[in-house]
Amino acid sequence: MKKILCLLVPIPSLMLSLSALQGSTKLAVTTKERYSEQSEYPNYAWKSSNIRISPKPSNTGKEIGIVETPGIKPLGYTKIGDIKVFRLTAQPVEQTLTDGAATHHQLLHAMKSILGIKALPTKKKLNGWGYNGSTPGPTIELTVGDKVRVIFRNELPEPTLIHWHGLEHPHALDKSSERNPVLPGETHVYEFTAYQEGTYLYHSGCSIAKQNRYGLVGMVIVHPKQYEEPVDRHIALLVQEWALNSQTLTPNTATNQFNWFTLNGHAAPSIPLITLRQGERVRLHVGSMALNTYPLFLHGYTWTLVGTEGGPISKTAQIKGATLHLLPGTTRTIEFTAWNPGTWPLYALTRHQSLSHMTDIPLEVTPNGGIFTLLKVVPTDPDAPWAHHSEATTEEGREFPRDLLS
Ligand SMILES: [Cu+2]
Repeated sequence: MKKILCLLVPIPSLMLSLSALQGSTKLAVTTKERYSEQSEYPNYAWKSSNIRISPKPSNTGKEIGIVETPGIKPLGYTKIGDIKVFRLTAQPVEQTLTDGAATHHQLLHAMKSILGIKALPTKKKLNGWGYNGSTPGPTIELTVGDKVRVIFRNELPEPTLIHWHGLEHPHALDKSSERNPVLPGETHVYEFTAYQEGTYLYHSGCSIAKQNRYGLVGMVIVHPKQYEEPVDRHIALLVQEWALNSQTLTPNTATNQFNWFTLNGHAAPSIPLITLRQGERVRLHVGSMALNTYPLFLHGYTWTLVGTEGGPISKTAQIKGATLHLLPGTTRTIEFTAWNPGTWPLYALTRHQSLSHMTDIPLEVTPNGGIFTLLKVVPTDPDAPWAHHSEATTEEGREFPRDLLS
C-alpha cells in the first residue's frame, strides 16, 4: 500500500516512477535516484563558449513562397529530387524586442491615445533561444504532398528536439517520448510528408517549461495543392510572452508572471505595420505556444474564421468575429477583405498584454507597448467618399475580389 501511495504523489515522482517501472520491477524511486535523473538536466547557461554559432543558411531570407512573417526572415529550401530540404539550427539569439523607435509615427500616436502611454519608449533586448537567428524561428512553408527533410542542428548548451505541433506523423518522428533528444553540437534529420492543409507550429519538445519560454517556437503553414479561393496575402503572426525585468536579458523560468508580450518577436512600437492595399483579400495565420489566452482585436473589420490547428473549417461551419481568442497551443486562420481604408489598431485587448513592463513601473509612466500594432489599408482612391462594403459598387470605382460578406 505504501508503494502505491508513493506512485500517486507528487506528480513529478509519478513520471519518474513509471520510467523506472519500464526497466525493472521496482515500484518506487528513491530520493537518490530522483537526483540522478535530474542531473541529466543541470542548469545550463544561455550560451556555451564551446559551441560555434553557425551563420544563417545561405538561402535564409530568400522568398520561397507566399507567406509573409513580418519582422522574421523567410526560410529558404533546396530541392533534392522530390524532397524539399530545410536547414534549421537551434541557437542562442540576441534579439531586440523593441529599439524604442516606432516603426510608424501613427503607431506611437495610437499607443498614446489608446494605451495611455505618456513616456517615451525605451529599448529592450533579449538573450533567448531561437532558430536560425531569431525567435520565433522562420515560418516553414509547405504544400500538401511535399516530402520534407529538415536538417536540424543543436547549437544550444543543452539537449533539445523539435516537436511538430498538430502534424500527424509516424511515432518515430517524435523523439520526445523516447527521451532521446539531440545533444549539443549534434545534427538530426527529420523526414516527413505533409499530409494536412493548415496552420501548425513547431517548438521544442524537450525541457519545455524552459525552452519554449526561451523562444524555441515557429510556425508551419501547409498550403493545399490548389486553393479553391486563393487570397492575395498570407501573413503569419506568432504571439509570445516573456518574464524579464529591467536588469535581466534571459527569461525568468521560475515565474508565470509575464511582463513582455511580443508579436513575431517584437513589442510595440517596434512591431512592423501590416500594410494592405484596399480590396486585397488577406489570410492571417495566428499561432501561440504561450501559457495565457490572448484576445486579439482588430478595429474596423469583421473577419471569418477559416481554420484552426486542426486544419480548414468547412464553409458552412465557419464563424465570424472581430476578437480572436487565441488559446495556448492553438492556431487560428482568419480571412477578410481589406475594404475599409485607414490605419486600424490590432492588439491584445487584455490591458497588460498590449503593454509591457507593467510589473516594473507604474502604469502612468509605462513606456512600452506589448502586442499592439496597426493594420494600414491604403485606399485605392484617397479622394473617394467612405462607403460601407454593402453599399460599394463597381460604378463607384470600388472593386472587391469577391463577396465581402463571406
Ligand atoms: Cu506542441
